[in-house]
Amino acid sequence: MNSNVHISFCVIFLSLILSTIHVLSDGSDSSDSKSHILSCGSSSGGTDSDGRKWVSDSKFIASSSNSTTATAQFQDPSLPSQVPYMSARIFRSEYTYKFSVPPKKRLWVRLHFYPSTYSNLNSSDSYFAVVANRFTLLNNFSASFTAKALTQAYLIKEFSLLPIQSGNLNITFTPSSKHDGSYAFVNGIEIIPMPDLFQPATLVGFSEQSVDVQSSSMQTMFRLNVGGQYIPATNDSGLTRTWYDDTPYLFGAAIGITSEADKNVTIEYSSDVPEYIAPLNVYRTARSMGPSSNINQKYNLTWVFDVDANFTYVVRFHFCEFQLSKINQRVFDIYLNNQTAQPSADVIAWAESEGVPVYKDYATYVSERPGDEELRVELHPSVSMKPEYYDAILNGLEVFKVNDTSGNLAGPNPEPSEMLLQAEAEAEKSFGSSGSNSNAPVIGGIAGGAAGFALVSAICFVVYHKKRGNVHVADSGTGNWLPLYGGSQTTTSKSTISGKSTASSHISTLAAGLCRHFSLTEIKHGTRNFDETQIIGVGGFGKVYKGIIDGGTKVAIKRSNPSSEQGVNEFQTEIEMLSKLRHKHLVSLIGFCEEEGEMILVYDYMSNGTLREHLYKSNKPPLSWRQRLEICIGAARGLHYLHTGAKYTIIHRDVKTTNILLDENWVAKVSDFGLSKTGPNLQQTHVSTMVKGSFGYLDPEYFRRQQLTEKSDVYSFGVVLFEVLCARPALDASLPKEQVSLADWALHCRKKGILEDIIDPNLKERINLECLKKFAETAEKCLSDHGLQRPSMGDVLWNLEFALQLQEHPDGATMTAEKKANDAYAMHNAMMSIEEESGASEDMDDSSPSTVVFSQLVNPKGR
Ligand SMILES: *[C@@H]1O[C@H](CO)[C@@H](O)[C@H](O)[C@H]1NC(C)=O
Ligand SMILES: *[C@@H]1O[C@H](CO)[C@@H](O)[C@H](O)[C@H]1NC(C)=O
Ligand SMILES: *[C@@H]1O[C@H](CO)[C@@H](O)[C@H](O)[C@H]1NC(C)=O
Ligand SMILES: *[C@@H]1O[C@H](CO)[C@@H](O)[C@H](O)[C@H]1NC(C)=O
Ligand SMILES: *[C@@H]1O[C@H](CO)[C@@H](O)[C@H](O)[C@H]1NC(C)=O
Ligand SMILES: *[C@@H]1O[C@H](CO)[C@@H](O)[C@H](O)[C@H]1NC(C)=O
Ligand SMILES: *[C@@H]1O[C@H](CO)[C@@H](O)[C@H](O)[C@H]1NC(C)=O
Ligand SMILES: *[C@@H]1O[C@H](CO)[C@@H](O)[C@H](O)[C@H]1NC(C)=O
Ligand SMILES: *[C@@H]1O[C@H](CO)[C@@H](O)[C@H](O)[C@H]1NC(C)=O
Ligand SMILES: *[C@@H]1O[C@H](CO)[C@@H](O)[C@H](O)[C@H]1NC(C)=O
Ligand SMILES: CC(=O)N[C@H]1CO[C@H](CO)[C@@H](O)[C@@H]1O
Repeated sequence: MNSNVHISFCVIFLSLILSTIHVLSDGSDSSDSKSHILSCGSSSGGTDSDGRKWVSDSKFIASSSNSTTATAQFQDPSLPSQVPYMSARIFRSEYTYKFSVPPKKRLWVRLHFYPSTYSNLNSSDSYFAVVANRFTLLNNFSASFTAKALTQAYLIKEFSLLPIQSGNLNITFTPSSKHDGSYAFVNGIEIIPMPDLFQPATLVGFSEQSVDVQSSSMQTMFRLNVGGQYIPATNDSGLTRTWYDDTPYLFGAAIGITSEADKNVTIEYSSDVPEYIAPLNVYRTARSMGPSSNINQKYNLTWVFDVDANFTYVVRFHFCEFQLSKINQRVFDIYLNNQTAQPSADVIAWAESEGVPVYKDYATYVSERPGDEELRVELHPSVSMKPEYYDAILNGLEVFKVNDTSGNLAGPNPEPSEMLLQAEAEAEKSFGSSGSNSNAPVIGGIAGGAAGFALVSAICFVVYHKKRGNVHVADSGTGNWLPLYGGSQTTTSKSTISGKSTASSHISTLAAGLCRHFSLTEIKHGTRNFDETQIIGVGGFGKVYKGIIDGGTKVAIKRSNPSSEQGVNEFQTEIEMLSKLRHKHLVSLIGFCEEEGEMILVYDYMSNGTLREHLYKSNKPPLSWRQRLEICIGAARGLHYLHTGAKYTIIHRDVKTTNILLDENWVAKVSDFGLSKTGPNLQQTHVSTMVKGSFGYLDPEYFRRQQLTEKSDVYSFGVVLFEVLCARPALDASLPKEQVSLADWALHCRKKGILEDIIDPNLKERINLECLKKFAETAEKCLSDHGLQRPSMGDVLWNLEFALQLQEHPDGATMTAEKKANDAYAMHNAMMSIEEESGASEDMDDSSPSTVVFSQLVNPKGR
């Protein structure tokens, strides 16, 4: 299966290259000669990391202008490239760039902003407007404020302007007169002629009305490769668009599954949908609802976007069916902001064939309701149509804001979230008042993040949910969410299984058979009626209590906050999912309780607590090196299972030392995966984690590229390895600046050859040198900047086994150590397939048609 995947990737790229060449040689639609790609304020221009050429803007600047050029004083590590961000053009008074453009073509206008310190100008003083002919693109715009609220280092604003008959495009920057000392700045401007991609779109809820998109200008709000990965401008089908991963926008616990077209499925563009509409990679990947008809009927596959109020939005859905080929096999309803945009969507009926891309546009007006301006996109099977499978599919999604009647496209600056402000206040405190200047770059470097319009709303969205949901956020350090281990066979088999009880009738017998149903009385009894003294953790979802069941078994009980966003459907889906994951090195579920509106999950209690508390900041005796190695190996096994052992890849997203728990025999178990994957609200998990203090573990590539892969877990695990070796937190704001981030500091020390100076003094002299070398080398590789260069979790595991053997047999030949590592690794893999088999067999009970098709879909040989 793996080799299939590789081959299909090659095919994608090959066809992508071919098709790109085709588009380029086609000429007319991408007349690059008329494009202006300007690096503003730079004297010579340059090439960015994607290989695009940027030229200086100087020939567009009249000598009489009041503009100055400047270089940013600090280069944020999350900038994708120095060009165009490190240089800026600064305007103290109104200035107009004048461009000559082809008169009959729509234009992409992209503005790039990197709010940094330029020649002692404080970027928080900059407020300005940008007008392009009669359209207001930005107004009272503060790049600094916006970037801060979104925890981004830089911003890209993309607009599609109506054709300009005169051929003269004027882009005017006007510093705000309402703020003293205000100035305008810009780092990059792109003006690129484009084909007209738009046609009138039906206004949802008013079937007779359509929005005349063709005679409007637009701003791109979101552009997602649903179920796929980041696609850089250079890999777009000729229009230099950037496509982002959709995961940050998914809402709820049930996020469906992703799939990729089989290598022998050819995707063929039709005359209605030419290639420039979207690249092949968008159509080759998709997200659908999942294997079970039962579950799919109960939930909506939902994305939520934060948008500005008082505007009309056009939402473009890209579809391509590559798994099914007949009409009425997969039929679904599409909702936009709770209104039916399209009943009974059937991709095959539209496209007339498998492998043919189609897209559909719908418009909706988002009115003002203070605080929660959002755009919800939901898919649900059209049960009434009785399709063969109750499922839905989506391959790509674009959201455009349409200018209002006065030609305005500008919205207000976003508000930073309370959480962010809190985190900043804390950072401020720990840096001390003297450090307020040096403070900025550090926060910027750590929190400063990804580009573009995409990540933007993930965070805004949290702002809004935070406000409404009134969620408790755990303090950093302690109080992290602590679901604890369960699933020891004895506990499970003792249980009275009551899957058929009315209380849990929604939980499939499959899940109920795997985990136990508790009555609320049992739970109340076990926690002394949810006594506050029993609380061992608090998370965004509610509280975790220590409890006792069956008269003596210690358990951890997670009780959903009644005001939390988690709905009954999400709760049930979570149980279904968690109950299928069983592994010696994973914390899994013992049972659940669903009564009187309570939603409670029960896990085994892990008596030895978190790995972190055995490393530092506690009075526990230090762990030996061997113990530490074994714990790392255990955790690596758990993660390897999540990545490869379950039916589909599960990315943990929040690997850290407080999510590695220890049982009474010091066996490491990875916790929190179900929640991090299917938490009631993904964005929340995400961001609260970010602001809570897991900064130190976050994959920089995820920030930069919006690309969430299992390699993001590998990165975080690399930080864990150094934490285990050095016995210090991943992020320690009390240290000198260069040492704050353990990942950076450890890599720095390793480069300098002084890693030994920072390892835990308790370990000094006790680690075999060869072993240390292997261990540090493995950790370092995990921290590679690019996911592709990082090892897989399987490789990490093998290397740790090897390191352990080197420690155990210091004089033994490397060969012996290697062989033993091989044996251990092979043993682990064998166990894994047994675990998987026993997990897979349950599906036999659930003989719904989509389960059958699902196993065919995930196993390409099955079809
Ligand atoms: C330059 O700035 C000065 C004062 O800020 C203003 O009086 C003058 O009109 C500006 N010149 C141009 C060409 O905008
Ligand atoms: C910039 O101005 C803001 C608000 O006036 C202030 O809080 C901040 O400290 C200033 N930054 C610098 C680097 O002077
Ligand atoms: C753009 O600038 C040109 C040249 O200065 C001027 O003739 C034209 O009126 C301007 N167009 C608009 C829409 O402001
Ligand atoms: C973009 O395309 C190039 C070759 O066309 C390929 O090597 C590269 O991996 C692609 N990048 C992504 C992120 O898809
Ligand atoms: C939206 O429109 C209403 C009514 O026209 C107006 O009161 C409100 O200020 C507008 N909101 C925004 C964010 O512009
Ligand atoms: C749509 O429904 C959801 C869930 O019931 C609700 O939170 C949201 O506010 C609704 N949105 C609109 C635009 O009515
Ligand atoms: C799906 O969304 C629609 C529109 O918001 C709503 O009416 C329906 O109840 C939702 N269905 C489920 C199962 O959540
Ligand atoms: C956008 O602006 C154009 C030109 O001013 C106008 O004709 C069009 O009606 C506007 N679009 C909307 C949706 O108001
Ligand atoms: C400009 O934006 C800032 C920050 O969002 C806001 O505080 C201020 O009220 C706005 N000013 C105007 C004139 O809209
Ligand atoms: C793809 O190949 C598989 C066998 O490898 C075959 O069963 C299937 O029918 C093929 N699909 C298409 C569309 O050719
Ligand atoms: C902190 C803690 O609970 N430590 C325990 C870990 O497990 C060992 C072995 O069972 C106990 O002796 C410790 O007390």
